[in-house]
Amino acid sequence: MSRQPVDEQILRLFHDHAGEFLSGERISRELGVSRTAVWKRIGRLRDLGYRIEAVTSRGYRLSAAPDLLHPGQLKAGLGTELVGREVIYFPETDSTNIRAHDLARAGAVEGTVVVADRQSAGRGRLGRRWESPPGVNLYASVVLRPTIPPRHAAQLTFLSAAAVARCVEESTGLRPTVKWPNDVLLGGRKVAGLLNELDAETERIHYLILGIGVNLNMRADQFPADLRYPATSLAIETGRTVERLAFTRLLLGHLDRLYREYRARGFAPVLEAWQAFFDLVGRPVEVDCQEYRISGQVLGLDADGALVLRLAGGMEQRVLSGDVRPL
Ligand code: BT5
Repeated sequence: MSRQPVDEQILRLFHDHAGEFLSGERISRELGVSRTAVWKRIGRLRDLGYRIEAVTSRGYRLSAAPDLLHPGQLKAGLGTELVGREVIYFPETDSTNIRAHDLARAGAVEGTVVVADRQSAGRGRLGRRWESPPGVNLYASVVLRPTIPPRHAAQLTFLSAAAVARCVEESTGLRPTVKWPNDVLLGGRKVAGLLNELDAETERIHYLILGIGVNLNMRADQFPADLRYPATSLAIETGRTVERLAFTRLLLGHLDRLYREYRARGFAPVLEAWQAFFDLVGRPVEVDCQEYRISGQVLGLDADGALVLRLAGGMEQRVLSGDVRPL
C-alpha cells in the first residue's frame, strides 16, 4: 500500500465504492491499519464535515462530502501525470506560496500542490494583499522545477494564466480574457490573480512556485473596499455556485497538460494558448511601469511574451512588465 495518510486512503476507498457500505474490518484490512485507527480517522473526517453513516453489521458509508480540497478527494479521479502528484491541504495557513517555498526547499517533488481553505496572509504582487476568505475560493501553489534559464521564468506566468482561463471558460461557458501579463478577467473584472515566485542562481532555477488565486464563490460584500481593479467571482458572473473540488481538478489537469507541452515544445504553444484570450490587440492602452508610464496602441506580443506598443510618434516599444489599462 502507498504512503498516503490513512484519512486520504479512506476517502479514496469511499470514492472507489461510491454509495456502498464498507465494513470497518474491510477498511482496516485494505489499509493495513487497526480497526481502532479506522474508527478514529472516521471521527476526524466527520469533524471536517464529512457525513459518514455507521450502521451495525454493514459498516460505514459516505453520504455527503463538504466541498473541501482534501487531498484524498482531490486526487481521486485526477488523472494528471505531474501536477498534483502530491497534494498538501491546509484548512488555514498564512499563504500557500510561503508553504510551497518551505516544501520546495525541503525537496518536494515537482508537481507538488499546496491548497488552503483560507489564507491569513494571502500575497499579491509587490507586497500587496490577496483577500482569502474561507469556504469560497481556490488558493493554490504549484511547485515546478523547470530546466530553463531564470530569464525565461516569466513564461510560466503565461502558462498559469492560460490554464486558468481555459478552466474558467470550461466551467462557466463564459469567455474570460487575460490581462497582460498575468490576471484573468470576466466581463473586464478580475476573477483570478497569479503570483509566480522563483528561487534561482544566475544560470539555474532551483524551483518555481505558481501561486494561483481564483474567486469562485466569493460574494460582492467579501471584496475589500479599496480594490486596485474591479473584481468579481465565477458565482457572481453566473449566478451559480461552483464546486471547488471539480474546478480544482480541472485546473490541475489543464496545468499538467500545458506544462508537459511546454517541456516538450517550448514557449510557443503556451503563448498561443494565452493569446487566444487576449483581447487588447489594436486597442489604445496605458502601461504603468512603476518608474514611468507610457501609452500607445497594442501591436501584439513578441516571441518572448513582451508587449509591443506603437507610441504616439509612431515608434515601436517593447514592454517587459507593468500594469496595463485599456484607454
Ligand atoms: C495578484 O496580485 O493578483 C496575485 C494574487 C495571487 C494570489 C494567490 S492565492 C494562492 C497563492 N498564495 C498566495 O499567498 N498568493 C497566491 P496583484 O496583481 O498585486 O493584485 C493584488 C490586488 O488585487 C490587491 O491590492 C487588491 O486591490 C486586489 N485584490 C485583493 N484580493 C482580491 C481578490 N480576492 N480578488 C480580486 N482582487 C483582489
